[in-house]
Amino acid sequence: MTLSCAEYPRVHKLKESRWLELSGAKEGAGRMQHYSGFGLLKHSLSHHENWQRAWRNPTPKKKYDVIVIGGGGHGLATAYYLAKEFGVTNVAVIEKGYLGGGNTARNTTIVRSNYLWDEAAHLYEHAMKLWEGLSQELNYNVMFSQRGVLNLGHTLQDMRDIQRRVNANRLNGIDGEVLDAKQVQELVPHMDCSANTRYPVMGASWQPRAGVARHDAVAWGYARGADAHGVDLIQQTAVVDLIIEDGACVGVKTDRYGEIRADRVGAVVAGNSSVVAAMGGFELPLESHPLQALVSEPIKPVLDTVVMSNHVHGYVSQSDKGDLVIGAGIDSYNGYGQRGSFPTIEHTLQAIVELFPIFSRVRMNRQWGGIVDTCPDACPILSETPVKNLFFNCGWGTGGFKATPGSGHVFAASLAKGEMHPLAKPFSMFRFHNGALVDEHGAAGVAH
Ligand code: FAD
Ligand code: PYC
Repeated sequence: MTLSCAEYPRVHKLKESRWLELSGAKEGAGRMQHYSGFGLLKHSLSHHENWQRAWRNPTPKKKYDVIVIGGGGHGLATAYYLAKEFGVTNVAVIEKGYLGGGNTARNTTIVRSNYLWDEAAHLYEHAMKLWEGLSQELNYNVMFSQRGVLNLGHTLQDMRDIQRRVNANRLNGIDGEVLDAKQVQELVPHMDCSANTRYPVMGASWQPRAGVARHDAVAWGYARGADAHGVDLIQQTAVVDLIIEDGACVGVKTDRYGEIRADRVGAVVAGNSSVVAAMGGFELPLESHPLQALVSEPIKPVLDTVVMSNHVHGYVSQSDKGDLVIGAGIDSYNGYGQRGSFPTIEHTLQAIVELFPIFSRVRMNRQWGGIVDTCPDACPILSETPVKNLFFNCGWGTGGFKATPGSGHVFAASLAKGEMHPLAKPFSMFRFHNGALVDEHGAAGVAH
């Protein structure tokens, strides 16, 4: 975002037309100001008062080529690539809250591509390659930091699974190594890798190209890029129904602007996918669960990689601000409350303190929850649906942040063509009828 908190209330009072004048953008076709060190210096001379607004706030048209429901990272990336790569610029993203306010801004930002099966590995690696050039592509610093991810093994069976997955990764051209306990200890000196713990660390898988990125910057970068290519970003507007005529989706009904028509509609609504599917008259094999995370007070740099353990059930990294970013598995009940329960958080912190006794006196600052859309095989749904011209991108569960650029790219290609992209085809919703599941429970970052 280009405005500081102090500036916002004052500048916000400007009329939309004045915003457009200041930004040089035209209604319906945004022009993007290039961000650079020189620009920062130049704007400091005018007290940072003349930054272009990052995106417009348009009134929707009556009809679009494509409507994307959901302004999270995946929906915004879809809109960006539709306009930028596939030339479909008459696009609206309809978001019931604010952009990126769903799971995108609630996740713990771990990015990796070390999935077991070819279908998933190819999809996540496609995303990883896009991550590697994303800040440059968007002219927006998404703070992608390839600091590596460790998945710990605590039993012989864990280590066999790790070996198998790393072998599969390498056969797919994805970086990965199997480390023993001594190598893990060298990488993470503050972790207790001794034999004295309840579940001693026996080793780990290590993906050096994996890491973290700044989640809200990803949403904002895609939003700004999409807007610059003419996409209308419609916030504070919920889709309350789908318009279906002769078995085809021809638009959406919204709570704020009534009917908005479109040739194709893509639903990218994560934990609300079952609700939107019900508007189309079909069911998805999804469960919506709370998934919690928490951050500590900022501390001095102490951890420069990401440590995950499915066995003791916790994961931790340290943000660039210094906070410890911590999470674990889903809360086991279904629900739409973005909170979660205390026993899950308590269990998570037990695991973290067991791995890192040094953190036992660090105070926790904030805790929150998101609603994750989990699929029976721990893989996403990228799919046509029983309703013509209605497509779904969902089911990313606990692990979709890492896929954001790849998911957006292949979903955009699918919406542009009206046919699923080859990387998306294995993730059709109809796999739950024909049994061609892609079981990635072993590679899911957190258990569900
Ligand atoms: P969202 O960001 O949730 O966007 C969906 C949007 O749709 C929302 O903004 C919502 O308001 C909107 N919407 C819903 N219904 C409607 C409607 N009817 N009309 C209009 N708009 C609607 N993944 C990783 O890869 N690594 C991690 O480390 C990681 N950690 C996580 C930690 C937590 C605590 C949580 C909750 C998730 C985590 N994830 C992680 C998962 C990841 O956050 C999600 O898979 C990903 O962000 C999904 O992105 P999205 O754009 O599909 O969904
Ligand atoms: O999928 O890597 C992952 C993940 C980490 C934390 C939550 N999900």
